Amino acid sequence: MEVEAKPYPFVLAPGGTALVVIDMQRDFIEPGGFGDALGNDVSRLEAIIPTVAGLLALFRQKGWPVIHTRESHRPDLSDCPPAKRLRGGGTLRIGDAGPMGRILVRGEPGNAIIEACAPVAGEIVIDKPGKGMFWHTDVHERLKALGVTHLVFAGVTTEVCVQTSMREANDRGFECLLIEDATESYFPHFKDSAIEMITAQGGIVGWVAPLASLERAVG
Ligand code: C5J
Repeated sequence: MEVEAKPYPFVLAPGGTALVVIDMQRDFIEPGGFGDALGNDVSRLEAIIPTVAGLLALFRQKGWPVIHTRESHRPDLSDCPPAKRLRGGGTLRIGDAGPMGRILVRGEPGNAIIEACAPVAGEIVIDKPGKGMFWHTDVHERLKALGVTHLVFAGVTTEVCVQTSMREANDRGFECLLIEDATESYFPHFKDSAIEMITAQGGIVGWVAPLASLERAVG
């Protein structure tokens, strides 16, 4: 199965491909959440919901594995280094009470995945305290146990949690494809730059393609 992609076609392994949906959480995407409180235009992120939902539908129809991540911390913040908690100097910090509960804390309303992309039975949900999906998680072992060799990425934000996860997945030997209309940034030029960085030098981090190309390839 060949997906038309940048910088050249991505060869997908039907029995070994999983979808990774990064941090489609209320706090990053919904008005009144953390991202909104920080002054970001969340409508940019909201706009990709139908594409992410379409990608989820494709993997569910194929019966291929789906992994969802949430950027989240324990309620006692023992997994949140002070360097992360204190960063930014904004009025709201990780663990503070925000518009949708405590910011980036597990179990709080804002920490949940938005309804349109919510996990269904049998899908893996990874709570990750870092930007990347491997730091302090067991996702690598779980992917290996499933026989996964190829990862398709979606979610937010492109240049932060998506790119960090994809770079490390590439280092760990996974073949990685980012679906460009199923990922977004609060800053359009950061998304464009991330895509350029991923695909430069012959795909130094991986491949990028629109959902339509993946749909055409897998039928
Ligand atoms: C950020 C994320 N941007 N999920 N988190 O802090 O990209």
